[in-house]
Amino acid sequence: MNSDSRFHALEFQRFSEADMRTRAQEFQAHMSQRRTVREFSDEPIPMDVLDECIRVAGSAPSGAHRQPWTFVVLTDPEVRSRLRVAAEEEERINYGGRMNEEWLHALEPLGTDSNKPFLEVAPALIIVLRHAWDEVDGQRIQNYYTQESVGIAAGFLIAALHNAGLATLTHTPSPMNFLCEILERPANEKPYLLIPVGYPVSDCEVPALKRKSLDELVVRR
Ligand code: IYR
Repeated sequence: MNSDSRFHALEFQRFSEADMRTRAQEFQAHMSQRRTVREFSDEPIPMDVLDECIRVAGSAPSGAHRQPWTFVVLTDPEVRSRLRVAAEEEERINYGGRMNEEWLHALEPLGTDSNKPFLEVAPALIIVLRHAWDEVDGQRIQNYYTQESVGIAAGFLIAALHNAGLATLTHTPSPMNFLCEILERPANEKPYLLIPVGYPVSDCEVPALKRKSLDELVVRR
């Protein structure tokens, strides 16, 4: 018996192998339906579903369990319109030459450009913020593996939103400095990803992409 009060018993759910297979296959089939969407309808979404999905993101593992993240749910039209203006200004510079020819060529199949209407149209934006450090009692405490931790949390979030029936776009406005000013968050919280959430427009099209096969994904040794 471990009487160390820092620990308690693990609640681990064990499944039969048949159930494991079914669960793995069903999850795979469902996740393979997820697509990044760039054309959002302005139809409202149940906001409590977002909260539940953010709870899922908050269950991600993190370095030293520092949970170095905050999720801003942005719906305010005035703030979003300022955000769009600032983001499109940066993207015009990106597409106008800050991204080199090779990069622009790589983006060609996706059909992206500097127009970002989804920043105003999608019913909500979730901005994932990464805390390289936190301040506790006026003292700066270092966080660990924050890139990895926040990346995992963002993955959980995208999977949870898809599972709930919502479409997302993993948008990385670049550079993101303007977001810090617009969101008015503390200096330790740095924008990591901006995720528009909502329903796709009814005639939404997505690029005809091919995913790597299992053989291309796995190396067994
Ligand atoms: N940030 C730009 C460019 C862009 C870059 C990558 I890598 C993408 O996968 C998609 C877009 C934009 O948002 O348009």
